[in-house]
Amino acid sequence: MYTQAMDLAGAPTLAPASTPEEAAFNARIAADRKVEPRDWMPEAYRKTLVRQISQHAHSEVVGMLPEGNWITRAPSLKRKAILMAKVQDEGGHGLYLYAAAETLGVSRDQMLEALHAGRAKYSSIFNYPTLTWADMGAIGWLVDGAAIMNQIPLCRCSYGPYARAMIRICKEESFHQRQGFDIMLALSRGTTAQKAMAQDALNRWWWPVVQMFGPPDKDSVHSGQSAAWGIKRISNDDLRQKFIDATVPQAELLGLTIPDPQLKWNAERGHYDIGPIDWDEFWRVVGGEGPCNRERLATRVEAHEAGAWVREAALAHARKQGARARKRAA
Ligand code: FAQ
Repeated sequence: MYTQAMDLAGAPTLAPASTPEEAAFNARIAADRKVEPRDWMPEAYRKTLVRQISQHAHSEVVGMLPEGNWITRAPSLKRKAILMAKVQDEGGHGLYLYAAAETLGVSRDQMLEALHAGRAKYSSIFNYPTLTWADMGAIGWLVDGAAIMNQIPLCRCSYGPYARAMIRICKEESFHQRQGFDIMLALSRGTTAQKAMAQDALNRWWWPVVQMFGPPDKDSVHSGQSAAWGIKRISNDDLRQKFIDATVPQAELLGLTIPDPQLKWNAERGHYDIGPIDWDEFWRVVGGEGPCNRERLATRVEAHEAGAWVREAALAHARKQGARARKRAA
């Protein structure tokens, strides 16, 4: 369901080149060949990728926090082991993505400094609280479901290191989505109280997840240029629609109700119609005024500071190994 046709119909074309390097770059994009770190690229292309990849990496590492809170409270050993593995995967995704961004000439320290100073963005979705165990199900089912929908097309992004990182990430996200659905299935087939807990989680997560795909196309400042560069293959609104169309039957299978009285199949369009999205809320959360923005950033900064000794020890170990290797080679 997440591997649908991946190209954006009628993607905008690039402006004519003014130098031979730019002409070679444009030809590479037109031929759908990957751009690699040592290839010439326009400065704006590099900046756009640094912005998007670093925001994506920050989303993964901040995204570890709402679930990390539940590792000690998972209802069984099996669920605890699965949740720990999932949160570790997210840390790994952050690492692949920071490494991909570093190939564009920005250091991980610079990216983290921007995050910790509140200058860099991360996904709006991680500024909502996780109140019950059912939220672990809703995050896996819906947040990872939305993440895969958005990320499958990025496996074909024009920048090689980002595209390759996304292939592995999508495989892992697919496991994350299934484990979330499995939690929701167990709860919705459980006691009346468990089913109510699953419904409550769906009620709270649905609209923030729908917003996760970004502003409507008409307000998406970066989409046109990113599509022309082969970074974005499907628009924010089209991905949102694909996610909704795929998720409604899953909610039906769970016996849960999507909290949108205007949700209705439109036979003419071949898609579900939905009620209005609260874009004011989205921009408030993106602007730092969501329910947990301050708490998430403070926890992230604290974790970074508390982990300083690990980074120092790893560097000291690498220096020692390097010295030994040089001595052996001498
Ligand atoms: N939250 O012009 P556009 C995950 C900003 S990973 C915050 O449409 P663009 C895994 C946008 O940055 C989730 N800000 O921008 C996981 C821009 O601001 P800027 C993250 C948002 O880049 C699961 C402005 O609005 N995924 O969940 C958001 O063309 C479970 C205008 O927007 C990615 O990052 C938002 N939701 O399209 C982990 C995927 N949406 O930068 C743990 C890669 C938009 O000018 C647990 N990124 N903005 O200051 C993308 O595909 C794109 O960057 C979009 C936005 C689609 C997010």
